[in-house]
Amino acid sequence: SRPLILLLGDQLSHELASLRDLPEGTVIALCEVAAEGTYVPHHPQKIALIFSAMRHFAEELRERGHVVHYSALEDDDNVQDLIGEAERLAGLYSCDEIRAVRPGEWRLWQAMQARVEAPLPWRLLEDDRFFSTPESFDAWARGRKAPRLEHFYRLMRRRTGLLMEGAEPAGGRWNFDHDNREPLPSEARFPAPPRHARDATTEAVLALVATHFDDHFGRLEGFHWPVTRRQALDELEHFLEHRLPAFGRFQDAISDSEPFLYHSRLSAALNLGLLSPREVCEAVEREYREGRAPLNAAEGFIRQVLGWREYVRGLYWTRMPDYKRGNALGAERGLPSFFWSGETEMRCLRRAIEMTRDHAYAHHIQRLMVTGNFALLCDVAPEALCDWYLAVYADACEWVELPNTLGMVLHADGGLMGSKPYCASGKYIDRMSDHCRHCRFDPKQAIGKDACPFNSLYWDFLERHADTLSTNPRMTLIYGSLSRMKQERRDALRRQAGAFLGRLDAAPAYPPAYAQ
Ligand code: FAD
Ligand code: DLZ
Ligand code: SF4
Repeated sequence: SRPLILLLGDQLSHELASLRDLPEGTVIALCEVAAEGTYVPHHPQKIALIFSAMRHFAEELRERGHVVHYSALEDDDNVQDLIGEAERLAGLYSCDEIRAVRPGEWRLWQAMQARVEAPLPWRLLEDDRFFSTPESFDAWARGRKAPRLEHFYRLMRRRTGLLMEGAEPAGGRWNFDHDNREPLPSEARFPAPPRHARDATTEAVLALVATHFDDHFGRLEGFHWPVTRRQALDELEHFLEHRLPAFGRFQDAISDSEPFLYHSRLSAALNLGLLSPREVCEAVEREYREGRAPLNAAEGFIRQVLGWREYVRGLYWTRMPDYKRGNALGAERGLPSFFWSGETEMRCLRRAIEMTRDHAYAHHIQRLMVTGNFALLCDVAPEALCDWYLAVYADACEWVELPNTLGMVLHADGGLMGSKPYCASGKYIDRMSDHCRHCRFDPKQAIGKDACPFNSLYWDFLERHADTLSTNPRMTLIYGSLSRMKQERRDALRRQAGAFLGRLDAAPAYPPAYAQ
């Protein structure tokens, strides 16, 4: 046979299943297409990252002696859609089948599956760059009343032997979360992230993206993402040396000025395939074993990659397409337009959105407890919020974005990602960040013109969703506080939140002009 291998922009690994055992005459195709750039308005840095990484990877394949067809965005004959372009190229090179590895999004998986029996058949292969597969996840989850990350994570630790001492977890505990909740110390100094050199390929892509996607939210100027495996390995080294030791302690902290803190910045390189999750976890484990990083840091990191990353992928592939329709709290508000402009007086939101605009990045707690928490408390519709998260982050791909947004943030999956919603008042943000001292609102007040909006929104959210949430055993304490509150105060909080939501609704809503 003479196959055409289609590699997607997040399949840039030389070990990919479709690159094994290639017959003579195989053509490998990578295609830049407008359809993938615009199905949501991706951040220009995300598009530039993917195009530049694709171009570099194509070059590496050529150097290894493969026949590669690279469809550039501006090629005249490019049909600008992945399926159509792959089939056009298969015709052009007289290929008799198209091979592809499971993509990262259901919509493409469906489109490919619909062609498995076409005259020019597609052969679909499993993506084995993960620790688990959808099948193994399904086998684990089946028969459980409620799948929980902690159980899955322990199984994965045992299976891989990562951070294990025989049958026991290193240090005698599975989870060091309690050591990982320190706010930022005021004198903290953060290592500057590496600035990877932009070669001619990256410069050309930045110019291309500036021309074609200039109406998308996000700035290109600060582009600094690793676009090759070499650069991604440098990024990993930098993390191990400068950030990992403090990663655990300050994992949940938020800074008004620093976007990256002690986070690894490795998600995009992992998701694109420039690094493998196994090598990253093994490198982190080595730092612990050789005494360069404490256990709470190594465990905190490995739990994210071996635990959460695999868990969300398992949920995605075993629960789609129904998962995407989940709306357990019946949320229907449009996305506030300031998510696209940053124009809000709420300092924490403003800074999270500005960092997102400037870097195509915000760390987990900003995504979960600032923008996410706000959307949860305001009943923003899952679809509107998911489209935003899928568009604005360099690491965003639906298999990981959707369970995090719809499940973890919005509790719209009815509790598969978390046994309770991560709702919080201004008190939490005040404790974990230095935002509030720059804000015109007061996190200690709940009522009045200077009150932090998170406070009344929080209590009003609990009131509105009492039918669904008050019977949740993990919410008993907080509903206890609510029921002890004087009725007058409850009424005042409801009025305060109602007025805020009224103003939000009066502002122009999604879809916005993406330009700033
Ligand atoms: P670090 O804090 O250094 O964490 C290390 C690694 O662990 C990350 O690189 C990532 O691979 C993994 N990880 C951490 N948390 C999670 C998680 N909750 N789920 C899966 N993997 C995790 N991550 C994505 O890769 N793509 C997304 O589209 C995405 N969307 C998100 C949307 C929301 C609403 C939320 C709350 C989280 C989302 N995350 C997503 C998870 C997490 O926020 C990012 O992986 C992380 O912020 C990336 O930065 P980092 O590499 O510096 O992470
Ligand atoms: C995100 C993205 C963008 C912007 N452009 C392309 C592209 O032109 N060609 C391509 O192969 N992949 C692109 N991607 C990544 C895909 O959207 C991603 O592979 C799918 O969403 C499945 O994970
Ligand atoms: Fe955010 Fe409220 Fe603090 Fe302002 S006072 S930064 S709105 S938590």
